[in-house]
Amino acid sequence: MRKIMLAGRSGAGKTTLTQALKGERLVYRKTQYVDFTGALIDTPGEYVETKRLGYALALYSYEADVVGLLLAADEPFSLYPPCVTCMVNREVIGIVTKVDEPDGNPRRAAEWLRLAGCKKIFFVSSYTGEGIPEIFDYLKEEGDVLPWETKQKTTKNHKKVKKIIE
Ligand SMILES: Nc1nc2c(ncn2[C@@H]2O[C@H](COP(=O)(O)OP(=O)(O)OP(=O)(O)O)[C@@H](O)[C@H]2O)c(=O)[nH]1
Ligand SMILES: [Mg+2]
Repeated sequence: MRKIMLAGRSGAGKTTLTQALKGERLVYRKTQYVDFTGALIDTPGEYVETKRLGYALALYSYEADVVGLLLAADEPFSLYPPCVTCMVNREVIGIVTKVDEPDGNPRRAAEWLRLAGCKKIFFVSSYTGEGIPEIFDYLKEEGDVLPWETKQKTTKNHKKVKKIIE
C-alpha cells in the first residue's frame, strides 16, 4: 500500500480515519505528535492551524507517497490557502470526512478542497465505513490483495488489512 500522510485541522477526523482504515474500534485519542507507524502517517491538527508548523508538514510529506488533506463536512470554513498543494511534491488528495453528519455540507467542503488544489476528492465516514474501500483502492499497489477481493473469513481479512497497512 502506498504511504499516506493525513493532514487537517484538529477534529477533522484524521485519527478516527486511521482507525477505520485499520478496522479498529473507534476510540477518541488526541494526536500529540506526528505518528509514522506503518503506511498511515497521522499528524496533529495544530500543524495545519499554525503557520510555522505548516511548513514542517511540507517537510514531513517527503516520508509519504500521497498527502491527504482532510476537511470535515461540517467545518464552517476552510483553513487551506488557495493552491496550497503546490507546497509539496507529492500527490495530494482531498478527503471530505464526516459525510454522515446531518448538518454537514460535503459539496461545500469538496469545493474548498478543490480551491486548495486537490484534483481528486474522496467522501468518507469513519462511522459508517462509506468511502473507505475507495481510499484502499486508490492506495493499493501491485500485489496488494484487498480484504473484499478474497473469500476468506472476516478475522483473516482483518489480519490481511493489518499486513498491508503495517
Ligand atoms: N460524525 C462523525 N464524527 C466523526 C467521524 N470521524 C471522526 N469523528 C469525530 O470527530 C472527533 C475528532 O476526531 P479525531 O479523529 O480525533 O480528529 P483528528 O483530526 O485526529 O484531531 P487531532 O488529533 O486533534 O488533530 C471525534 O469525536 C470523532 O469521534 C465521522 O466519520 N463521523
Ligand atoms: Mg488525531
